[in-house]
Amino acid sequence: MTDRWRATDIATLVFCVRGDEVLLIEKQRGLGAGKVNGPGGKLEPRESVAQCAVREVEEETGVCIETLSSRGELRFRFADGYRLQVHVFVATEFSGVPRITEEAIPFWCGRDDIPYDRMWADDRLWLDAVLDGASVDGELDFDGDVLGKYHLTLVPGLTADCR
Ligand code: 6OG
Repeated sequence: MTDRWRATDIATLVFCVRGDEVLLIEKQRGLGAGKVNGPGGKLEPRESVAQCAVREVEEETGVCIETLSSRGELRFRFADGYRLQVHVFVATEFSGVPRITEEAIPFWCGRDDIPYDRMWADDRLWLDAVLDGASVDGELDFDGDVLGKYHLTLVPGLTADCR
């Protein structure tokens, strides 16, 4: 299924977890500017998705990731034809204190206080399960901000360490 799915861009999305808190950002620019999300962004030439994840978290929050757990993939298809493949990661080992950057305003958020009404509409479908240890695989249609058809699979406890 993924083989036949041609992405316009490949990106990463990373959730740093500390106890029962998760590091979120108010995104200042790029796709989803104004929304709350995990840090992440598009792959640069010649970098792996894990390298992209580490670089984007550092650029957007100042936090330095030590270990990443790969938690699956989301394939977004937008009504204008744009297709974005997003690799999802969770990190529990990292250093540094989050700081405001040109790209993002980071903040620690309690697991019970995740502001889903300020996030992309898909996040409420999978983020809690991923923070509980699951992996996600999905294809989702968006028209602008509006979520249309989607197919999501959540696999409890399926994780892969990649750094
Ligand atoms: P930059 O423009 O910052 O990369 N992203 C999405 N995240 C979620 N949860 N849902 C979506 O639904 C998303 N569309 C994009 C992936 C874009 C960043 O935004 C995320 C990347 O971290 C449509 O380079």
